[in-house]
Order: sequence, then C-alpha cells, then structure tokens
Amino acid sequence: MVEVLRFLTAGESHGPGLTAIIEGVPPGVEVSLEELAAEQARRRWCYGRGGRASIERDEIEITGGVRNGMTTGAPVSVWIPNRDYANWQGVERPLWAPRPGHADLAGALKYGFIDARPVAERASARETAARVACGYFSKKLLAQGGISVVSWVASIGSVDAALPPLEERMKDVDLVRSLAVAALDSPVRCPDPEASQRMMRAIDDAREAGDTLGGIFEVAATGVPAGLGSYVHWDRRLDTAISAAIMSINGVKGVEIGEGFGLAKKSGREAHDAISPGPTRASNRAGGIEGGTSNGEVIFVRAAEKPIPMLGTPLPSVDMRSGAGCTAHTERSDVCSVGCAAVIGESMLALAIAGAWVERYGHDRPAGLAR
Ligand code: EPS
Repeated sequence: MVEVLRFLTAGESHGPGLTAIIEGVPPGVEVSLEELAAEQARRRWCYGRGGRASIERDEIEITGGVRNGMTTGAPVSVWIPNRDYANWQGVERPLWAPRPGHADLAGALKYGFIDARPVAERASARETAARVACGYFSKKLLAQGGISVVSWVASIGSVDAALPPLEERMKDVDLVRSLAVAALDSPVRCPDPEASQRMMRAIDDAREAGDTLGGIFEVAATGVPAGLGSYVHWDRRLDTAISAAIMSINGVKGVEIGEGFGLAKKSGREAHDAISPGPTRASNRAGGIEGGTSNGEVIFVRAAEKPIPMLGTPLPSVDMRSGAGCTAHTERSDVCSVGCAAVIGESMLALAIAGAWVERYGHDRPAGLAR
C-alpha cells in the first residue's frame, strides 16, 4: 500500500524551475492561483534574505488536478519557473571548496563529485517553494475540516521575543491566532514589535560581519480533532510524521512538540495535563499529541534553525581538487531566513496533519463531508 497523501518535488535552485506533485488531496477543495501566489510570497521574503528573493516572482502554474477552481482528486501538479535561470545559462559556477554546515561536502562524498555545484543546486532551500505549493493544497483541505495552521518567530540569534508564557501559547486558541496576526506586521515574522527591531539590527550586524544567524520558530495547528495518527505502530504516530516533516526543512536541527525538552526537567505531576470531566484539559504541555494520536488540543511545534552556512567571511575548508586547505566557497546569499522557515514550517505541519486526515477520513470525498 502507498501512503494516501504523498508529494514529490523536483528541480534545482538555478535550473529552469521547480515541479511539485501532491497526490491524495480529495476532490472539491476550493483553491485559487491568487492565494497560492500569496502563500509563495510569504515564503519568499523576510528581513535577512539576499538579492535572490527580489529576482524571483514565483509565477506559478497549476498544471494538473484542478478544474474550475476545485481539486478533482487527481494528482495536483504545479510548475514554478526560476527567473534567475536566465542569468545562469551558459555560465559555469564550480564549487570546489565545500561550505561547512552545508550539504556540499557530505553530498560530494556520497555521490563522488569534486565540484559540489550539483549538491548545492538541489540542497538549496529554493526547493521549499515547491513544498509550500504542496502545503497550500494541504492547508485548504484542512480548512474544510476546520483546521488552520499558523506560525511566528520566537527568536533570532540571541534576541528572544517577549511572548506570552509557553503554557498559554500552547493552550489558548485565541492567543495563537492573535500572535500569528501580530507576526504579519513584522519583517522578521515576530509578534513582538520591539524584539523585531532588535532582530533586524542583529541581522544587519551579522551581514556586516560576513556572518549569518539562525533562530527558533513556532508552528501551531488549531481545530485538529482527536484521533489523527495512532499509537499502534511507530510509523502511524502523528508525532513521527510531524517531527520528520519539520526536521526535513533545510537548516532545522531541533524539533520539539509541546513543551518538548522542558518536560524532561519536570516531575510527572508537573508535566502532564490533568483531565477534567468533558473530558477537557486546563493545560496542553503535550502539544496536542498523546500516544502518537491527536487529543483535540492545539498541535504545537517549536523548531530550531541553525545559521545559514554560506558565510560572507567563510570558515576554513579544502579545495576538493588538490586537498589543500583554503577558505570555503562564498557567493550571494541570505543572512537569516528564520521568518521564511516559519512559513515552510506551516506547510510541512499541514502536510503531516493532512496525511493523517486522509488516512482517517479517506480522500474520495471532500474533507468537510468526510468527517
Ligand atoms: C539558497 C541561496 C540563495 C537563496 C535561495 C536558497 O539563492 P542564490 O544562491 O541564488 O542567491 O535565495 O533561496 C531561494 C532562491 C528561495 O526562493 O528560497 C541556498 O543556497 O539554499
């Protein structure tokens, strides 16, 4: 048996474009090119991105699976051309000195390349434009079932946003919504305006020093019914799917569900969410998942993105042709992309939850009717 909802992407950062295919979206999901383009625009730019973000327009085409503004149940295919392709045609840009922290060296060793350019081209986070396209269809399918997925940035480098306590952010649906709305006004997607300013200054300082920054973003899904995923086998657990989906985002090195690592420092009485008649919960430290199964609370995920590996002032590396020491390759790049990673996090969380949704409710009928 194949997975009910699955997606594939293809294409390189500076190739003609990216292809995305998502299969398993039920028929009758209302979609629009304008919304899809708006979602792409959210992913494309945040404060800290480099020159490339202003070159690309992501003039997307839906080439399959949609008729008269509705999904048909057939695989949905999307084409996202790269505008920068024109500037790369006929130009050889070898990458002899792998960048520490990037896929360059590991990929070159794996596939036997001396020039790591093919690695850099496919490992590039440009590919996430295709994931966000797939994420859009998942979000629309989930919206039919009353689920929405939102995100914001909690920290960049050493600058932390002054957010309401984690316990409240994980539990309170209205607070989740208001944080996501506040993040819309921030160039770094942080709901705290004062911290946003400091984050932007930190990004400027890093740029000036030829350095880069990472950060932490939070993604939350509200309206998720109890019963998605299962405890019966490791690969049917919803937290398995969610953590893999979030960890797969370029640069992500840590994922927590609910209070995550913080729970390890608490006693059982402090850590668990007591059940009251209803059944209801006054807290959501579990982040909406117990026993690999959604429990009806907000699904709450935190992710840590490492600093971007392409540095203006590069770290030591080796020239793959001679083996001699040198400094790592450098070229135009981003300084910080945490605000964009948050949007990609929404897509990946939506894809993981949508997978569990269609597994439970099927994909032959519109999501709103299936439940
Ligand atoms: C990326 C490097 C930059 C980013 C790119 C991801 O591209 P370039 O090498 O062309 O300057 O802009 O991201 C995108 C193009 C995008 O749309 O997200 C990398 O090496 O990962």
